[in-house]
Amino acid sequence: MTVDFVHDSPGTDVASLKRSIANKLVFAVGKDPITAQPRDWLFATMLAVRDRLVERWMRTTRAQYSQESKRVYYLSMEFLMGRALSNALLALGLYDEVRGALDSLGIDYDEIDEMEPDAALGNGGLGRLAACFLDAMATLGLPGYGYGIRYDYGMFKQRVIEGNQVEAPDYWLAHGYPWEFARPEVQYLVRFGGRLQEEGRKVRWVETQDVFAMAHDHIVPGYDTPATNTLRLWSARSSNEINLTKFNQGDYFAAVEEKNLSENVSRVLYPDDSTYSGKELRLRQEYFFVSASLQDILHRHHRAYGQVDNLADKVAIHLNDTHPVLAIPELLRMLIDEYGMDWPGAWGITRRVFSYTNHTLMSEALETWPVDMLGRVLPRHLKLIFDINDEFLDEVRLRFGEDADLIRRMSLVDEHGERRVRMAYLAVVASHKVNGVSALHSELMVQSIFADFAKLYPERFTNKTNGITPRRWLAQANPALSGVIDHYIGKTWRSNLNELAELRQHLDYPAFVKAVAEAKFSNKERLARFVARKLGGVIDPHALFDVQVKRIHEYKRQLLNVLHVITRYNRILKHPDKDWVPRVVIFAGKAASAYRMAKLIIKLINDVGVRINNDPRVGDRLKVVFIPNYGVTLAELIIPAADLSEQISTAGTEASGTGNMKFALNGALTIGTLDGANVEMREEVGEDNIFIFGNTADEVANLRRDGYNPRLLYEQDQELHEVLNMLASGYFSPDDPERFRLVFDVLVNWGDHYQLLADYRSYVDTQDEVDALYRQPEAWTRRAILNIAGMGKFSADRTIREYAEDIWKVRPVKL
Ligand code: 4GP
Repeated sequence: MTVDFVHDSPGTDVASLKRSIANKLVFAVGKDPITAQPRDWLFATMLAVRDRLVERWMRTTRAQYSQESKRVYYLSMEFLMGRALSNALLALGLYDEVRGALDSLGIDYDEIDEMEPDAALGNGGLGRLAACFLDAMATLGLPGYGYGIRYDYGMFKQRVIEGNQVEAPDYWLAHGYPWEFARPEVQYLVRFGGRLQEEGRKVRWVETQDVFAMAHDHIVPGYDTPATNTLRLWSARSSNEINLTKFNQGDYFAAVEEKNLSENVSRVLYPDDSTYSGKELRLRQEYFFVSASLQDILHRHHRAYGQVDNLADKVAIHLNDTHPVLAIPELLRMLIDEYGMDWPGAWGITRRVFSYTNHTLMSEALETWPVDMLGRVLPRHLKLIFDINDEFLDEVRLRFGEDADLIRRMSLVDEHGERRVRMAYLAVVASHKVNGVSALHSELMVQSIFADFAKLYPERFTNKTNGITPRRWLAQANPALSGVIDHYIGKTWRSNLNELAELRQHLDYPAFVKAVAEAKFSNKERLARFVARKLGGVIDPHALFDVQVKRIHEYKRQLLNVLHVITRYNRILKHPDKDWVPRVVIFAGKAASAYRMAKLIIKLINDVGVRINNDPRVGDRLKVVFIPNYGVTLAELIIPAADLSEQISTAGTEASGTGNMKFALNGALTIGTLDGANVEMREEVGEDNIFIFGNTADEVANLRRDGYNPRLLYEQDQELHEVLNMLASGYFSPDDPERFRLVFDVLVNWGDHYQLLADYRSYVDTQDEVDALYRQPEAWTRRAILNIAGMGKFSADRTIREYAEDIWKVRPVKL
């Protein structure tokens, strides 16, 4: 039977939208317009807008089936989506209409939009990249599915109390989330624990503890296209059998307790970015979503083709970092134990299906799982991993001969001390492509962590420089600048970011330069109003807004920024009459809850702010602001207001960065090291239009190898000496003079691992160049324009096109 829903599809004019919203309020939300609260209106609006996507969504899905398209499944523990409503309105081109409809109902769009919670199901760069990729896949019409976890609690909310980070839970689902479709009919059993029963060559996994994974679908709209994709998130439901048995035994509380325990697996996002904690619950989370996703993928495939032998022709599965790497033994398990395939067949398919992205070289972030824990939680998978390892090490021997040291280095099982499975190696062995996220990172990746593997499989390693979606990060976040750009080059840059290059042709129109400067100024006013409202501080939009927003991490070197702030403070006190360029230095970012040094850095920024902001000798020449609770929505407010973007990680440590791209796209100039994608940004915007300082990745490595002596720098550089002494002596912490002693020790006495002192002088000198340029507003804005114009390459559309062509071999669906 076919049911024709197309003729009934809802209208997109103001009157139809108004009718729909009012209808949703009454019949779906169940509220009388007389008593409805802003949140009720928000939900009604979301439902009305969602209706406008559903028809496209079904059309896309039908086309994918009928064209037998190869699909790509993007497996990620994190999707940092942010708000959905404004994004959908942009995609549908209905922003003005919905605003008008709400107006005529007496509702202020901005007020209700503010109430939408961020879907903050991610920590930082990796999760936000996944969200940008979903947007790009839909916009390009690629049959791409996201799979992840529907955490009850997303990234914690950060409060700052007396300068300290205080975490609060983010119960984003408290009021319900009208954007998602719950699918109680789509549930898969996920098994843990138990033991293996070997019957001849057959292995049975028995006596497991089970939990159900239930699907929740989010519509992912493509921009300016009917193509619409799905993000499917799993939440844990306890399996009924467990409850019933206990319940029937009369132990009601034990039944409920067990239910709660088993449902814990999707309860909360781990708030660690880059460091790896190795907790069993985390392992369970990883397996939980991977198992449900693979069951879903195989089920869909089997329904469509009646077989799984052709899986690799029709399915690509991408592993976003190592978190979903258990998908590899899980696919093997399903093909062998459930579909009855033999090992060579199953392993052959597996090696053609998977691809893997590495996002970091930092050893503490490379996942390994204790063999004991894996054996207890996933005995079948551990056995399969050993089988893979045996076969793989035979391959190594065949190729390189019997080299015990090499075998030890390349084994999937690390045998030093407690035996552990190296998940990144497993990913490399089972994937047909492995990519880094910037040219520099991809190069360092094959020279360092995967050097042995690159010799064995040179063709496997590739680069895919990150990108960001211009829809959210320019069109939506920065209507002021978007309007100016539209006026000069039209609107199609939203789906073809290379068109921004045309802005260069308008560089000599004073009216254009002026309009760009005015857009920036209005965004700075917008941020200043926010700061006044939320923090009660006054910042002057005429000052240079110098911004560093990102996770707080030693390698990102927020501390180096602080050293510059204090240097500037000292200089202002020494030369109060000099012609200072007023600066507002803005920080935001969360620290992993257990990361002591990162939390101390937050406290330091706030303490330095208190001292400087209240020093009457400084006045408006320098302000320091820490904006709490950084996230996607706050980024949309802060980034468009930045003049200067701080991308100052130790060269060789930041895999790519994506904030760097967002800032430049919004007309900020970058001060940065030659790290991650900064290197390629310099190529695109021209070296005169970016402030590069500090040691290169090679120089950093050489210094580390040849012996680096930060104390010498401390002793020789007068200004630096003074700054560090102020930290050590409690100048900024009179209530607790020892508070920042640790910072001093880390930098001066304990080796300064991230080499801040080595880059200090060149950083501070470069900041002087920044001031000099800012004194010439027109020259500054011209360079800002050249940055915007050079950002074409960093569209996520370009990145995803490369993944689709070189890695996944998927093509857009025809609609
Ligand atoms: C981040 C990297 O630190 C960042 O450089 C990169 O731009 C981003 O991934 C996306 O590729 N890594 C993480 C993480 O967020 O959790 O490892």
